[in-house]
Amino acid sequence: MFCVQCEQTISSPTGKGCSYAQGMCGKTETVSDLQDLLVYALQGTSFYAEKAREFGIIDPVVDAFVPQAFFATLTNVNFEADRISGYARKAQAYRQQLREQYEQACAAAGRQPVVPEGAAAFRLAIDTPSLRTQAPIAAVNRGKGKVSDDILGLRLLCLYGLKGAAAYMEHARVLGQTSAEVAGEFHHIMAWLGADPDDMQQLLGTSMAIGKLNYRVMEMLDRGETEKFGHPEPTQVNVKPIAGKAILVSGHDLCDLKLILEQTEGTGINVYTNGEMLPAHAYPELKKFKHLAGNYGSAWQNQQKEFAAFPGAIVMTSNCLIDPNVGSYADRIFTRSIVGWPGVAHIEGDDFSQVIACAQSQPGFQYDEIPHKITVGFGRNALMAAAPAVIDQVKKGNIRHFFLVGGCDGDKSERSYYEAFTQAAPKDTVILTLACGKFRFNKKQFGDINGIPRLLDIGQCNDSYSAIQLALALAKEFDCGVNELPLNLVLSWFEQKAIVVLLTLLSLGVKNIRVGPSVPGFLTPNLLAVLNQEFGLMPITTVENDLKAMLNPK
Ligand code: SF4
Ligand code: SF3
Repeated sequence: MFCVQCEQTISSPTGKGCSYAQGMCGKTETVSDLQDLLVYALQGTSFYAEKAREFGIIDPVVDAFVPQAFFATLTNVNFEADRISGYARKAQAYRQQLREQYEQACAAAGRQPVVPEGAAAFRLAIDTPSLRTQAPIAAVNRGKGKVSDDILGLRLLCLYGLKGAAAYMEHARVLGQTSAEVAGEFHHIMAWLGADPDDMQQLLGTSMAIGKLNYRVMEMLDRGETEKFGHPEPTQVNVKPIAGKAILVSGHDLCDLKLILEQTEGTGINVYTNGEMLPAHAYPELKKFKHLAGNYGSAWQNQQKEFAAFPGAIVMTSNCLIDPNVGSYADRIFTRSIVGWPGVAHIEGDDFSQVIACAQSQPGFQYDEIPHKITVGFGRNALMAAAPAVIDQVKKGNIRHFFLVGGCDGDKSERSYYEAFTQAAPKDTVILTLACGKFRFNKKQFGDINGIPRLLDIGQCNDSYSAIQLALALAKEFDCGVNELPLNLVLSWFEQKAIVVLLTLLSLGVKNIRVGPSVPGFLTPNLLAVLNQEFGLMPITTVENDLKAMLNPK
């Protein structure tokens, strides 16, 4: 196995990356190898999806399947060998189907079809042991020693970035937003990466193309969420439990939360959000449910303690899932969609009665805890509505600077930087936040600046589009570029969604972004130097140094 896609990757004697029997996330060697084969198989499917497009043959089922199955290989999503190999076989079947359609169209047009190579010609072995022997062909670091580490690093930047975009495509699809054009561009890049490109400039260019593609996907995602559930509005959320039976919903999928709310109405069960589901409380079509009782727990790395103490049923709608056997709640956690853990019940379809029965069988919370409320819901519309007042305060000199402190959370102690940063930020500064990294500080008191809250929670990582829109609106108002605004981005990364959001920001020309708690393991010192030179991208240092540099730019 070799995997280096997330921030908690292990350093090994063979280089940075998880390469022993099990990854730091709990992914076994078998699952990791099968995931590589799945990605390779998907690259073959994309090859023929692109070829078929030359004849106007577009299969929406394949366009949906490829990003969805790619999402299954994202960190903390699917740990089930059988499901991963099942996706790979399906990918191969779709590839064959598209190949036949393409070759028939070629014959009809009197054209010679291409002779497939590499991923497009690869055939999966019959059983898991034989599949494991094929893994080196599909390994994400294939070519090590033959091409430079810089090229390998750029291939991984593109592959992992595209994986993040695939995850957002799947989130958008679930909300009813698809685009044949976006899917076409996705297949093109996916197939191109399957052919092991080795031109540095082309790879750098493609990483920017992935960022731009993802910007369109984030726009679709924003449209899907707001058309389905309304625009988020600033809303107070209780982060303490109340007495009664309970279901906890985690991950990013708001549609699943809606189904659960509908099916639990009138049952007496209270529904709580966890992790990236917190922003759900701000959507009109979700907050109208009285039994959407509050938010419980914090970010994913605390699951084994927090889920173990939750006296009800738990549903994981997307990432991040970690080993539920450690906290002994494997019998009352359920997975959805592409998520999976061996032995954990998986809900297909829209019927959550199993989850409801499980919640009824659990004790529930015995008493109401003293409420503690936090405010969420500063999505695109709410931010735009607040913009005139914010601009006024900037012009009056009451707001000196903005910080976007957002991104993923994780286990490393170095992540205490983000909490310390928000605490040290001067009182005349405003902090925008999004994604699960905010749980390090979102229950603290930040106060306000003449009525404008100093902490504005934009939402999930899926809502990065709102943050970009605010920056663009401020730049327009102040008649300057985004990089001239009194705004700095201090990001925390963990998985591949964060990689693609970073690529999107870079592709939009946003400069001087700070990233932590460490830099991605697949980026070589040379690549880091290039990214620093071209975009001013830099690692976080100390809170004191970084704040000083941001507030007193040269
Ligand atoms: Fe290691 Fe992260 Fe890959 Fe898991 S996802 S195997 S922790 S690099
Ligand atoms: Fe968190 Fe997994 Fe990335 Fe959506 S839930 S931000 S880490």
